Amino acid sequence: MCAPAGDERGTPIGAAAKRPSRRGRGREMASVLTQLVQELGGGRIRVVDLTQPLEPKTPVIGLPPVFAPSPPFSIEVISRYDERGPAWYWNTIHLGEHTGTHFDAPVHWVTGKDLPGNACDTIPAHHFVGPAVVIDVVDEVARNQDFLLMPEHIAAWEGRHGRIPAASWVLLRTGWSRRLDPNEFLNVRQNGPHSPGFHKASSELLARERDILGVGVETVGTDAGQAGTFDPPFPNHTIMHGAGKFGLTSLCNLDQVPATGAVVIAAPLKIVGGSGSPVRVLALVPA
Ligand code: 23J
Ligand code: MN
Repeated sequence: MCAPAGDERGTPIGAAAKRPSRRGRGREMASVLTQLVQELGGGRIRVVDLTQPLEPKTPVIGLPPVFAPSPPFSIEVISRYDERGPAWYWNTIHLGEHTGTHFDAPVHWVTGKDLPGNACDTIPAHHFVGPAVVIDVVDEVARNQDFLLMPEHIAAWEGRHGRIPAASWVLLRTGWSRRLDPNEFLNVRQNGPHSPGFHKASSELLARERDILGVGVETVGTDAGQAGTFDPPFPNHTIMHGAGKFGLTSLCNLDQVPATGAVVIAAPLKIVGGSGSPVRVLALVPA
């Protein structure tokens, strides 16, 4: 049932001025992977889990009631070493694609609906492993729940850490994952939800000028809580997905990921035509 993986090749990194022979290149790759395993085994590279637990109380985005809602996560036992299955335990789960820590594919938004390779099953697999940068705005968000990342914040970050590399995840560290109570996490008031996000000028800069892989956030969605009132509505979804970029939401443990130098692994389920998927997000970081 598995389609051939012939077109799922790795991304070439850097300009190979003097390409080693095929055999030499193979040996080089093997040594890098052997070294990776050694560094992991020796505890010099750590695996940080950026994923929130998935359970019935996992917060799900609320939209205005004129729009169809996404259901909460539910789970039902099929059997548990009982008369329904004496030696085995398993469950049935029911959930929206965009529940808990999840991946947004370009086809999620109308702006990305006709792009090639835009769905969970057609995105080339090499996009599921990539470098990450972390932009820390915890202090700004502590002062303003509706904080929006502006191009000048990106410029300040690049002044300290260097230019954001193409094909990298940009993870926005807001501290929002410390809000363990679902009501505090969604933070809905009379005029709608309040949570931080991106100004559209930043989404445009990151998607078009930096050509990133996508953005990852600690909040329930990659747009700010109030973004339904913005012009255009949900500008980060509109711009990122229109440019073929991805999203990751409800991340945690970004305090354990350095500003540069981490590698993120985030592979959505291969849902045919899927617009997104719950995902286990892992960061490889220097210990
Ligand atoms: C549908 C409509 C608006 C939004 C979203 C979904 C998400 O945040 C999502 O999970 O993609 S803002
Ligand atoms: Mn989503």
